[in-house]
Amino acid sequence: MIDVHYWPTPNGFKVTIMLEETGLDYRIVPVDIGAGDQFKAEFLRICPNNRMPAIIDHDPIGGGAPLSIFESGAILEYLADKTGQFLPKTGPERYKVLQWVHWQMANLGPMMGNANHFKNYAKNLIDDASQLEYGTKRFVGEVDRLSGVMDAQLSVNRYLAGADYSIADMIAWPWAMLLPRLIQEDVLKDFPHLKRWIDEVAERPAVQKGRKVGKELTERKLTEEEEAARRKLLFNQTNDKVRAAREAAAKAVA
Ligand SMILES: N[C@@H](CCC(=O)N[C@@H](CS)C(=O)NCC(=O)O)C(=O)O
Repeated sequence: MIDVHYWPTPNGFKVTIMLEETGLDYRIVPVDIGAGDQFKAEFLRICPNNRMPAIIDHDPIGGGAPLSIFESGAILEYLADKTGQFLPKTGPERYKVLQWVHWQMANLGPMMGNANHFKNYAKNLIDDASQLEYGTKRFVGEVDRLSGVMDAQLSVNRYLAGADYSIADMIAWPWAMLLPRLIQEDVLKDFPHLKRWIDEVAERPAVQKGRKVGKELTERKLTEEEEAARRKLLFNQTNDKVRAAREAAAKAVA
């Protein structure tokens, strides 16, 4: 059994899609990131980075004590090795997949996260319009560049890493499919190959199931006060704030 410490967001969907694709047994442990569960002592023990997703595999590769893993890229690589699916075991084909996994983790995810922040959230937080404009231009520009990188790759390959569907697709898709919603409704008109791939991956039953996991957790509309508290918690996390949360969590356990 695998515990998935999870909240329904693009980084969370990567893991549930892979678990649905491979048919492994799992159970969801909700981490309400808007309410601060990512700072609880028991979560920080498995993910010192106070970000979900993370997993605990009670029947890990090679046996032994339960194994915890954080970072969605590392989680999918582990699950691929555990099941022997969606990532070649050795050879050049393995590295073709892993380069796209690392590309997503270091580029598309963070840049889309920041573009989303400036386009959709920062207007409630910044008074200086020029700051908003600079941040939006910088990160939306990067997302445009990265969309072009995917489009070029998908113009000559059916999937991101080549001819076969792999963990690279499962890692990039949950972000790429949000391009119209987070960046601009008609953004995919300039990237026809990327659109073809988004639509094709969306048809997979495991993808449809995986992206719905935990939907009920966010169905309740938050009050204005709850929204404000959530923004305060999620944005501008400096080490001071995180250290204070960590210390409070440790005190509560002692
Ligand atoms: N690189 C990490 C990113 C994870 C991440 O950013 N998770 C967000 C939700 S999508 C989170 O837990 N945020 C909590 C916070 O900002 O305090 C991964 O892919 O696992």
